[in-house]
Amino acid sequence: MRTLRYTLGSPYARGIRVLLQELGLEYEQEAELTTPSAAERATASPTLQVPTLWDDGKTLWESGLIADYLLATYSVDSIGPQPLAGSIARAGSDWEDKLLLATIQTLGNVATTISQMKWSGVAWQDNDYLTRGSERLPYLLDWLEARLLDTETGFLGNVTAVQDIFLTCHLRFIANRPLDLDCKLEKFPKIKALTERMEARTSFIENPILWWDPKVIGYAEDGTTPLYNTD
Ligand SMILES: N[C@@H](CCC(=O)N[C@@H](CS)C(=O)NCC(=O)O)C(=O)O
Repeated sequence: MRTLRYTLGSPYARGIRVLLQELGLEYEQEAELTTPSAAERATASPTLQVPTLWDDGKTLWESGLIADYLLATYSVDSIGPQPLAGSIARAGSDWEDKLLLATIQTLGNVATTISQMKWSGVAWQDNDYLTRGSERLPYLLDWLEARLLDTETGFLGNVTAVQDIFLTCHLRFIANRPLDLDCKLEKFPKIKALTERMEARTSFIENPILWWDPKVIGYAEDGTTPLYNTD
């Protein structure tokens, strides 16, 4: 059975869940609410990070690699508006497209590092390394904005690419966490339009970004309202 282990708040895992749904692939969901011990995590991957995918006898981690594997292994049903792109890179612009994906994941690293440190009690404003991370954001967004042709198409053209999916997941993660990070998306109209288009897709609506903080013990029946221990 295909299985995905992930934390409910992870933007990387959200990207993979969206992709699995876009591909119409069923999977067993091993959702974690809190981070387990290192030894427990090591049963899934030596990086101690999620998402981890088990499929067809393989155990895979690193969300970009999982996305590459899924697109290389399963065929894409190219029906509907802006259908899923069939690979992470187009023939002829292989390196440019892979560079895009790697850069988008670096933006995700900024956000998740700042988030994890916040829950460990360190605000980015109080730490030089995290402050540098926050300074990366406008440069990354400027560069990414210049790689989009217009407000109608995605990074790989008139399709929904893994690059479009992950950037949206990372930016929505930033917008939905109390990280004191403002991406000022009004300055990046092509990226803003892209994220709005992505969030309107069924795959995004059915895999929403969830609020999380260390006191959350679960979610209400609507699937998104966080629950807290009232004792
Ligand atoms: N490069 C990894 C990053 C994954 C990642 O940072 N996952 C976070 C959740 S958002 C995690 O597992 N954090 C726990 C930890 O780093 O100990 C990927 O693309 O999958």
